[in-house]
Order: sequence, then structure tokens, then C-alpha cells
Amino acid sequence: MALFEQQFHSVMLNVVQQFPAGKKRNKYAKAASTFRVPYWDWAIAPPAGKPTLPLVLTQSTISVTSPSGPQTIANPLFRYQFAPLDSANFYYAPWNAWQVTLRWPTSEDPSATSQQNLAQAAVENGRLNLRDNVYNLFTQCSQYAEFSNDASGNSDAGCHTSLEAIHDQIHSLVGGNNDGHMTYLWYAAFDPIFWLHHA
Ligand SMILES: [Cu+2]
Repeated sequence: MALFEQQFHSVMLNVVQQFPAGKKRNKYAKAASTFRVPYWDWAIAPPAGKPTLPLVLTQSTISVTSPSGPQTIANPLFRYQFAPLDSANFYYAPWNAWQVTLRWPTSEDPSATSQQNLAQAAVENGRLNLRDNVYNLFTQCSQYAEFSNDASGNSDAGCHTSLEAIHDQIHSLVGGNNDGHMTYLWYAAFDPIFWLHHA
């Protein structure tokens, strides 16, 4: 995460320098100086009228301010487009044929597409349970090892689950059935949502 954040920051500085000198460049330079990877709090109630899975993650395009002016681009948080896909390294189907990361894929076919509405519904349905589990963990579990991970077991009465187990649920809720990338440890980090979840 730290390495990703550092790389992200250096790319950001590069882009800032491409803006013509002036007010706008100064504004973005200032923003870059305090930049940290944003996090997605899947346990908190979304703002009124807003979905639990933020729109910035589920819209296929997004409007941005580029050094040459306003632009509408493919949303980098919507999915990752392999460029190019290294099929040999993916080895197993269906991931060795999918050109983009998928959430709740329609099938295991190479032509499968994401069903963002199902990912959205799954996260919304799981939210209260996730929130309760996080709350219970923080207030009742006093063994750090058991609090933090699955491998340490749950011998302490207050530690029925762990932060790692709760985190696992988010992977499954976002990836869904039919082998969505987030569901699998070895492919999950290709979905941009991974970084917001882990931050
Ligand atoms: Cu994870």
C-alpha cells in the first residue's frame, strides 16, 4: 500500500507539472502535497440518496480536468484494462481470457461483463452485518492477534471474528460469483477497488 501510494504520488507530481504555470497548477500542486490514498468505509451509512458502493467506482466514464482541459475518460476506478493481458501468467480460465477486471461477471465466458448492480446490492445487504462485526470486534476483543487475523484463532470469548475475516467478506461481496477478480487472492489487486478497501 505504501509503495503504491508513493508511486501514485510521483505520477501525480508529473501530471501537475504538465499544467501551464498559474493558479490551476498551484492548486493541484498543493493538493498533491497532502495526497493520501483515499479509503472506502464500507461500514458507514452512505450519504442520503447515495449508494453504498460509491458511484465513482461503478460509472464506466468520468469527467476529469486534464492539463489540456476538461475531458471525459474511461473511469480508472470502474475496472482495470489489461494492457496487454499476459494470458500465460494468468494460466487458469477464465482469468487468462478476460481483458478487464470484472465484478459479479455474467458468466465465465471470455465475453462476460460486470454486473455492478449486483455488486452494489451485495455490499448494501452486507453493510449492517459488517458494521456490527467491526463494532463488536473493537469493543469486545482485547487480544490483538485474534482481533487482527484468522490464523490466531478465536479462543477469547470477545473475538468471534477478526478484521481479516471481515475484510475477506468485502472481497467476496465485490467479486461475486462466476470468478470476479476481487474474490480471489491472486487476482484481487488488479481491481482498482482493492486499493480503496485495503487503505
Ligand atoms: Cu484483501
